[in-house]
Amino acid sequence: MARLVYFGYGFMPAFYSTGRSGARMPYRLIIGDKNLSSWSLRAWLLLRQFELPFELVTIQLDQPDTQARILAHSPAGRVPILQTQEQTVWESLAIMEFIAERHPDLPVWPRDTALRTRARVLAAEMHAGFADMRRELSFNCQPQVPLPALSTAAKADVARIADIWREARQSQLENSESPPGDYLFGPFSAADAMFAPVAVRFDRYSVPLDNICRSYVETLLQLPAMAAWLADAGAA
Ligand SMILES: N[C@@H](CCC(=O)N[C@@H](CS)C(=O)NCC(=O)O)C(=O)O
Repeated sequence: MARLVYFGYGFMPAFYSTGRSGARMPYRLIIGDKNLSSWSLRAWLLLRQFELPFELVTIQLDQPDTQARILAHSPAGRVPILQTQEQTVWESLAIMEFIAERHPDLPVWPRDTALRTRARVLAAEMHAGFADMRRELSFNCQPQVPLPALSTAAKADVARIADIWREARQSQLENSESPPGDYLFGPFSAADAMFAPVAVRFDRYSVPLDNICRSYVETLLQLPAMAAWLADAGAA
């Protein structure tokens, strides 16, 4: 029987449940429903892309008990939340840094120092910004959502994101020393996980994009993990 240990924000089993292989799961990821929670997608996709096994706990959003259920795990009252036996980590960007520190063998961030700094800048810009675009193009995995008339501020957010993607992809394509790959910095990194929900939005709302940005959106949406997320959201 699992031993219960206090971790600061509630009791949890000292050892998480076993996965299909019978191996202990090192991580528990608590997320919101897949059709609604764009921040959850970021952390979930990172773990999936780097093949880190985790136990998934889903808390349905917009329910009378949603806040109480989230607060049982994190004082911030937001998902995603990552738990290990020792620690609880909330805030999607902090989760990514935590994973990068615990798995230095994995290229969570680009290996090259300059690219790594750039990737962190863009991930932070995503984490902190684009509130107008996020509000007006609310996260929705269902295909073919009508594109609403956007405010000037939301249009500026869309344009800035397109600039980010275009510049990163162009510099990737033009620099023969860049690591190969179709993502912002070559191979998939935490920066791509941060922008993946925007790719879903731009695709679902049919936001007009140039070829480079469209191709980046398709690259992200074609990931098997993304297809799995969208299928679970009832939007395959
Ligand atoms: N800055 C946070 C944002 C997390 C966030 O806003 N999550 C939403 C779901 S996407 C949430 O937990 N909402 C709580 C609720 O709906 O009660 C992060 O990066 O993790």
